[in-house]
Amino acid sequence: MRTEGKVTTNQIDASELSFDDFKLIVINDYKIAVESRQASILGRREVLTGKAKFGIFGDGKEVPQIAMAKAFKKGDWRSGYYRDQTFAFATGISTIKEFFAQLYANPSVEADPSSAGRQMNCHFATRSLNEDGSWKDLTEIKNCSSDIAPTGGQMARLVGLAYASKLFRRNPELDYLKNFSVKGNEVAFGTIGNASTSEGVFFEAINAAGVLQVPMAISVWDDGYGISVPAKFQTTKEDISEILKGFQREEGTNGYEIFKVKGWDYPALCETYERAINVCRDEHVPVLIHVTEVTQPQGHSTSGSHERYKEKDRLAWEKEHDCIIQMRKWMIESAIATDEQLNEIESEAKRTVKAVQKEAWDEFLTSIKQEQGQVIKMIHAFADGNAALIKIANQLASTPDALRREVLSSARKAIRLSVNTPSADRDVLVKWYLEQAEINEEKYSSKLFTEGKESPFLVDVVEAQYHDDSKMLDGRELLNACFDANFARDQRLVAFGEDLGHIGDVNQGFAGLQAKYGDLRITDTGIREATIIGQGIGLALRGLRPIAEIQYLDYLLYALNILSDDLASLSYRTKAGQKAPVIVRTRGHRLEGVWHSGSPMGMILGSLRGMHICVPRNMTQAAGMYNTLFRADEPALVIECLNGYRLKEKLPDNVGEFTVPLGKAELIKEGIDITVVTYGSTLRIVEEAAEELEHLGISIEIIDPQTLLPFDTEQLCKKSLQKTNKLLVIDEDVPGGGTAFILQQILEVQQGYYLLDAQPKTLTAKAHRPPYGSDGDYFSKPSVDDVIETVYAMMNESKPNQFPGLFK
Ligand SMILES: Cc1ncc(C[n+]2csc(CCOP(=O)(O)OP(=O)(O)O)c2C)c(N)n1
Ligand SMILES: [Mg+2]
Repeated sequence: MRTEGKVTTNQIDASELSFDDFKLIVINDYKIAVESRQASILGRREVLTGKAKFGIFGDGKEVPQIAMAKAFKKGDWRSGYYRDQTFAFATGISTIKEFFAQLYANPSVEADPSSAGRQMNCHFATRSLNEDGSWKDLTEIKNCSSDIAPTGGQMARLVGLAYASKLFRRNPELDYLKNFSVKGNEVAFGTIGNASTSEGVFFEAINAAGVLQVPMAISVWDDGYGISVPAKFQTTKEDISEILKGFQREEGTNGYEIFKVKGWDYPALCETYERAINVCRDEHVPVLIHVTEVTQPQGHSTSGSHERYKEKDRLAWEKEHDCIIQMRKWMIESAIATDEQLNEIESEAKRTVKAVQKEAWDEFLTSIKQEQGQVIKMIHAFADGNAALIKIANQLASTPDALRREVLSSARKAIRLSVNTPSADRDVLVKWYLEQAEINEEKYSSKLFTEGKESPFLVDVVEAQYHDDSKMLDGRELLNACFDANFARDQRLVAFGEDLGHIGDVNQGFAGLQAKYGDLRITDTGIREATIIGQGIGLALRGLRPIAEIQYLDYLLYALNILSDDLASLSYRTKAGQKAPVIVRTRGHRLEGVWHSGSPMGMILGSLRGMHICVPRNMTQAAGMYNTLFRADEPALVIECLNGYRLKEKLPDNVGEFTVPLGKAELIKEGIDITVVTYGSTLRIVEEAAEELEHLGISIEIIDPQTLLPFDTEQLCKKSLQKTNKLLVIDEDVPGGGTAFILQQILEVQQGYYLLDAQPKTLTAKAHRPPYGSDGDYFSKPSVDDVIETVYAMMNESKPNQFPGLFK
């Protein structure tokens, strides 16, 4: 009996096939479809009987997905959503056993290669990376970028996956990247539900791909609903391909080829996908395949039943138009198979899937059962008649199919209850628990970053070098020289964003570089922040090195969902199976007014764990950080100081090579009275304040953490507090934003709390956004006056005689 292994679909090439061969292919497809349906049925049952938490399945989409799988070749990419299990099985991207392992949340990469139990079921991903973080040969893999649950979120990255093919095809300098592309022939397949086409990012992506003319093939599975909400509330004219008709390519225009096909019509689906993907692959024209009349036999998910909101007529229609029923009918009518043959395939599918499911469940439980047995034994060993302890052990023993949390929780409770009766046997449990804590940290919390051999922490530290008459130039020119050197060094680097290409960005960091490196490498984009980031993610997933520019930090919000849901979580949610080393470049902090002076660091720190957050105080430090990041393979956000481009800085001789390591704080000025921690644009203000403070007899020590994630890994702040015993943290975020994070790092992580002899303070911007004009800035962001007075007030508090109150 087969318990594992893959049954994948085959292409139908009518010109070469005999009818018998054709029959075999169709029968095999039918088998894939019914096995997948059985997986859905059994999967739902597993949730409803409590063995899994939640289930969402691809029933009703089997036949169209087999047709899509036929057109999908090695090297191609998918960016889709949770309905695509049949596609995953039919391509070999996943197996039914892996599907069940993920449903049970088996935390092993071997059992669930998509996510190591970290994602809900039907969130697929192939493993692009070896253990050491290096790339596999992606041209030999049917690639699946890691699914995310936020509907529509897959669209942004889809643009980038398709755009990579364009770069590989058009830029001969990339020919050496043999493991990533064969002349840009790869198609990026997207899938989305009909209702999710209501999302803004869907329309943004559709337009972007139309402009870019990239091989993107987007399938819409249209079942007429988004959970309970029918099409009339979702889509104008209730028909997505109808309203997208304006995107249809015409003689002499760019645009799309749009196809519409019924989701239960196997021959029409196979023919449509073949035609659509040929155009897409050969001509690099985006295609939309609107798959209509799709059903959802088990309803949306395990969270409810669709009988609640679907009319009787609709339910009856869905029964009849179930794609498997229709395919079956067509096969019998076309003499491809008999009723008996199909009955046999169906019975066999039930047996096979059941066996595979059981195997996945047993494997999931094996290691837990072992831990369960150990804990019971260890507790009994020191229970010594203690009723409470014996109860814990017995309860655990009588829990069939205990989860790991029940095992661990019992161990921890037993340790707590026995704290006053130490014994060697108790020590055994304590030791076991501490070891398990580490093992479970690896299982459930590891790989927020890839941490491979190209980690930024392994990049050589190279000091900036200067000579006697090193040139002083504008900060923007220094950055420009850094980008120039790196673009000459690494053909994989590309940069794109609004106004970045022709004019070289709004502050001239890329001035002249498009002329030098061509518009495939330095490129203007539309105003579309979410898909600028998605473009970066897709390129980076395919081995390129994108610099995705967001024009101002204030507009990062338009891309925050993609950054947070997709980019920042990628390594974690695949347990380092995929990486996307996107460098997001932006500029922020103070300039002018409500929309051009943002410094929402708390928002960034709260939403972008999984990215490095760099806050250089000037363009030299920014260049050093870029030099590190370009040589590493983890994603980062670099926030340049908006008001720093025209300040003069000394040009390092090795502007394209010197590196600023991440997490390395810098002592900017020594002092003895108060430690002031600040970064970015406020640093210059604090330096200015320090001079006047010296005249007032106060000596501050200034520390620039340089990166907020990671934060001061060598604990310079703590060392400074050992001397000053006083702490002031200054930034331009709202009160309790970035400064609260910094306090947590210094007081809690670095244990700076023990070194303080006065209340730690923060000085921030006001809670509102700054009003326009210099006065607006002065009254809402920390000024030199504010810094001096805040520092002075701290001194007044500790030494009132020496520093009498300024205002009373
Ligand atoms: C951004 C976002 N909003 C809401 C949800 C909750 N949600 C999950 S699935 C779904 C309906 C999606 O319908 P559709 O796109 O038609 O796909 P279908 O499930 O019908 O295949 C909703 C609202 C979500 N996951 N993400
Ligand atoms: Mg739907």
